[in-house]
This record gives sequence, structure tokens and C-alpha cells, in this order.
Amino acid sequence: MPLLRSLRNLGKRPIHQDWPGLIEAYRAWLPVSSSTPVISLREGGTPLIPAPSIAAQIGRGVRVFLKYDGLNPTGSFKDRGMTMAISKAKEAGSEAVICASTGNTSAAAAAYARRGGMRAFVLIPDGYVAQGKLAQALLYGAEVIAIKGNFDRALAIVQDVANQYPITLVNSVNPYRLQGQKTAAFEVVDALGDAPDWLCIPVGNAGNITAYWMGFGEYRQAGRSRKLPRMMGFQAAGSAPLVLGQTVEQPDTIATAIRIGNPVNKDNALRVEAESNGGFMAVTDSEIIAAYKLLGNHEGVFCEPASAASVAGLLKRKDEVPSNATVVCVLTGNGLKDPSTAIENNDARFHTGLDADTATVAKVMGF
Ligand code: AN7
Repeated sequence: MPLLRSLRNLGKRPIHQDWPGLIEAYRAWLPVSSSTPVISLREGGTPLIPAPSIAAQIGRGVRVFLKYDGLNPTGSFKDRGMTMAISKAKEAGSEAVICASTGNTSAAAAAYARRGGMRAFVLIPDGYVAQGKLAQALLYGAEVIAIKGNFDRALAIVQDVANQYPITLVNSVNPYRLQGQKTAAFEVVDALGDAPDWLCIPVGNAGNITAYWMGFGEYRQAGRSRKLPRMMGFQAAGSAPLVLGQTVEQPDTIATAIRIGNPVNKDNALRVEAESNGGFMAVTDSEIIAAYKLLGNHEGVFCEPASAASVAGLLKRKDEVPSNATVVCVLTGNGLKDPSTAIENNDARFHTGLDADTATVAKVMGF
């Protein structure tokens, strides 16, 4: 058929279906009303990307998908929680918000708070926030307070401040955060037609694993899925309090996003593990980096190191995955958040300082 005629035959139906943001998309499932001022950057609606190379490493008919939440407006899943937390803060008349952050929460809090006309104060561990995240917090107009202490200390301080002064706390102890984040589970079920058999997810403060479980549970209750997934949580070996069963005083990992020693949602995480017949496991930094490179090299997906923990964990447990199972790995943040880790950890051939002529270029190309 000639191109023009086939284009005409498409009629008036738009090809691109615009996504209204997760509060509008899932309004009936969220604690908002017609008087809630919705502060949105059209977050959510992220793709579920097939991962054939990872699936091939497992074999036995297992299907693997990546829930690429690094494609949210500020580059991480935190936008899901922040559109809710900030909209509800605005509804309550709040003029300022505060959070502690390993980076992504600060970027999301800053973007949504400023868009809502509020001040945003963010406490970060000095020197342990990836460059892209710090750039975002500054550019979005947060008031950034870098402390000589880790995330756990920063969280204790912001909780004190929020108790004593008129300011809204937007860490995941804020219940609206998890309400927004549960929509990622809705999207996974909407895309697959059912829940996956396994959900693999990086765990820091354990807010996201709690939110996903809530979402899967609500959809199942409503008859939108037939099963519930096993929730497989992965922590970095140097900061794995949920695996060790105790607080880690000096958490350490290349995956700075999950450099958290005392998860505030610890009790929820243990409940999710028990209710879903799931399991927590630690992955080493070298396993995280191997998965990070595999995702880039073979799937064409650039995530940040913390996110690659979900794939590292799946590969570590691959012999336990049932044949023909469907597995979703959550990629919580975009690789562009942390360019220096990518530049320092890759298998690329990077030829530098060459003379600017065709012969030299052809020679390094191997011709
Ligand atoms: C990319 O930004 O805690 O288990 O302050 O940025 O819900 O804490 C970030 C956490 C996983 C862990 N992946 O999620 C913060 C912060 C990425 C993250 C996690 C985070 P939770």
C-alpha cells in the first residue's frame, strides 16, 4: 500500500497515547480527592523491557523483564512517591519539605517541591552522593545540607527537625510516598496481564519493596491478577542489615544509593519477606558491577549501580528460578545519575590522544 494512503487509513486515532502521570492514571487507588492539588511531572508509565540476554543466562524457558524506572522525570522511582507526598503536603498547606537522602530522594523532593512552590531542604552524606543527583538537587533549587555522617544519621536529624518545626518530612516514613510507589506494581501487572513469579528489587530503606507488595496485594484483591510474586530483595554486601539481621554501623558499597545501615522500613520488609515467601540476599560490589556492565553491554540499558543489584541477585539465585517463570527486575535509577562509576567500571576499548587523521583512526579500528 502506498505510504500516504496507509497513513490516511489510520484515521484520527492518535498513535501516541499520552500518559497523564500516575495520580491521574491510578486515581481510584490513591488517597487523593478532587481538591488535592496534583503536583506532577507525568511520572510513572515506565516501560517493562524484555531482557533476553539475562534470560539466556538462566535458560529453562524463564522470561526476564526490566521495570526501567530510571525513565521517570528525575531519573528514579522516587518520583512515584514524591508526586503523592508533595501533592498531599501542598493540600495540607505546607510551605517547606525536608528529607535525608543518598541522592535520588533529594533530586525528586527538590523537583516536585519547587514545582509546587515550596522550599526543599535536603540532608546528604557529604561526599557519598553521585554527581548527577547532587547536580539535580542544586539545579532544581533545593537547599542542600551536606553532613559529616552517613544516611542513617541524616535521617535521624531530619526526623528530629520535622518533629520540632513546621516542615513536612518526605522520606518514606511519609505514608503517601509508599502509596505513590505502589503504582509500579500496578503497571507491571497491567503490562504482563498477571503478577510475575519473582520480583527482584534492590533494598535500602525497604520502602520500595513494601510499596510493591502493597500494590500487588491490592491488585490481587481486586481480581486484576491471579497470583502474587515472591519478593526477592537484594542488598549490597557492605550494607546488608536485613540479611545480617542487625544494624550496620558503617555501611559501605559502590552502590551509594543503598548505602544504608538501619532501614527505616525494616519491620515492613521482614513482613513482606514472610508473606510473599520471598528472601533477602547480599550481592557483592563486584557482582553488582558485573550485572551493571551486562545490562549496558548486552541489553542496552544503563542503570545506576544500586539498581543493578536486582539483576546481580537474580543471577546469583538463578538455579532457584522455576522453569518457565516470569521474572521482573526493578531498575530503580538511571545510569546517568552516576557517570563516574560508569567511566571507572566498563570493558570498553577507549582510544584516546590519537592523531586526527584517517589512517590512524582506521588502524585502531583494526583495518
Ligand atoms: C536507585 O534517595 O534512600 O529500599 O535517599 O536510590 O525504598 O530505600 C534511595 C534508595 C534503590 C532503595 N535504588 O530503595 C535516597 C534513597 C535506588 C535508590 C533504592 C534507592 P528503598
